[in-house]
Amino acid sequence: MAGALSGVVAGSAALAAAEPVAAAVRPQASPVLVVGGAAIDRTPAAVKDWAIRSFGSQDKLVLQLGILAVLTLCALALGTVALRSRRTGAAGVLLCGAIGAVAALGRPDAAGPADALPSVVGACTGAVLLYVLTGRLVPPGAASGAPDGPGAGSASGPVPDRRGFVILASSAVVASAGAGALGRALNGTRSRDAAASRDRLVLPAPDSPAPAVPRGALLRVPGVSPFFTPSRSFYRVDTALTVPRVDVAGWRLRVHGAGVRRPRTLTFDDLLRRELVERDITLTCVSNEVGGPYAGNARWLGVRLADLLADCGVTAPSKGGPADQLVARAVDGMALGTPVEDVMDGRDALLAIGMNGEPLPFAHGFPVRMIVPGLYGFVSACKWIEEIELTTFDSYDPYWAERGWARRAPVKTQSRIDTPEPFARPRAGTVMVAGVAWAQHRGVDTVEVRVDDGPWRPADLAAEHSRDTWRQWSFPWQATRGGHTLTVRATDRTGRVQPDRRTRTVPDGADGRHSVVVTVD
Ligand SMILES: Nc1nc2c(c(=O)[nH]1)N[C@H]1C(S)=C(S)[C@@H](COP(=O)(O)O)O[C@H]1N2
Ligand SMILES: [Mo]
Repeated sequence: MAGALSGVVAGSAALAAAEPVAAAVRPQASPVLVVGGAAIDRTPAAVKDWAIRSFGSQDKLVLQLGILAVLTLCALALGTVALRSRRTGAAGVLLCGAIGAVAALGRPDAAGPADALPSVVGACTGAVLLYVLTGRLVPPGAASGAPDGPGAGSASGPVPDRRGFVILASSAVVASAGAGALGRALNGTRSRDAAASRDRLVLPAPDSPAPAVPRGALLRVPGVSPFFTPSRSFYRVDTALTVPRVDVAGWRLRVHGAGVRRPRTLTFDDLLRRELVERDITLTCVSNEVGGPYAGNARWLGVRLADLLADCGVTAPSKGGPADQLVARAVDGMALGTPVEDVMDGRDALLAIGMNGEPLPFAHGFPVRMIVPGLYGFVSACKWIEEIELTTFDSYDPYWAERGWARRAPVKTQSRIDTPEPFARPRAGTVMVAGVAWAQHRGVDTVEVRVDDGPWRPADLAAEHSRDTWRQWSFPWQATRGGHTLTVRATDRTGRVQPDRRTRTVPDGADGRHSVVVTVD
């Protein structure tokens, strides 16, 4: 019991001691974050998919709690071991620290050897503390199992120093709390600077405002997804355990690579001096299940990526340029690959600085992210971007391609029933069935609804704002009593009907039709 307690006290002290060191070196080098990051990167696509499905945006919280649970078990075990052999216990703590250090050095955003420091300092603190603490419980000689051996205590046997243990353990707890608080205070200053830089930012009016939304594009059916998704309810999918908080004053974007005749490094002010365009674009995630929530429509403000690339001397591959893949890298080490041809084919591919009339929220990529209409987020929408490298698909696999996802991934045509909800119990009579349908950059042409095994009947489609945005649809259903299955399908402008057969989200997005089962009373 006392051994386990020593383990937990030493383990907490180790984590706490690492915090101020991490805050000084690099907040992302904190042991739990580097181990968590390494775990995320090694998670197979299918498991990652399951985690997103089961825990949604809580997936990272679940992972951190999981890591803490494993650490607690290790601490309990090492404490118990230390009662029998203090050296082995302490060595175990150092081994955990070594794992943290290796994970820290292997992070794609690791800045250098200093990234190992938080884990090393934490582990040394924990190891020494465990050794000294268990020394109070087991006086010298007792642990050897040979009471008659050298260093044995008095005739009555060695006496544990309980008072000394309690004093030491409680001081360690207080010191850990202090170290943790110091770490948090140091981190707080950085993120406050970043928040202040965002608060100070006033976005200029666009040189090219978003085209007016046609009157008929907005449905007023209760329960349907709003045409514009408010930023606070906009889905969030990324691998970042803590949201990067970048100070815009220090932000830079480096553009370089194959065929970049004029490499450049841009500041945020450089972007503001360019033509600012505002566009409404629907973003979807490849991990979205049929009927799932990972789609949102926002008004983005930014600069045209194609123009910027052209200024850097880049030529599209169809015009002879040597690079067919644009690799966007973020401050958190993420690397996403986008076809250069798509970025330069005239669509509104943006380096976005604004979302729904505000600077980007931190969670959505402040200060700058990419948005490319028609492509899933994982091959285009790099948040917290800081580098663009032009290369080829043959010579480089970005993050998700390394993990079994597709290299090129245009958004698949999808439609979703928002209302009624699954297992709803509407009254017989007219029931408004409604939802959204998307096929970015191709456009949605028709949406049809089927009740049970009946015929496909056309839904009322809201007016099209642009082919890069989703369309709301509704269908007044004359509902009769009993259980019914409602199914929806969309047809895009290429004439392709959303297929019936369901596929998994891995590797390039789910196919299949959404249906909802309801009971009419
Ligand atoms: N830096 C970084 N950018 C990223 C990701 C990420 O993990 N890290 N995830 C991508 C994925 S998979 C998607 S779907 C979109 C989601 O953008 P959102 O969180 O703003 O909705 O961001 C993309 N950009
Ligand atoms: Mo995604």
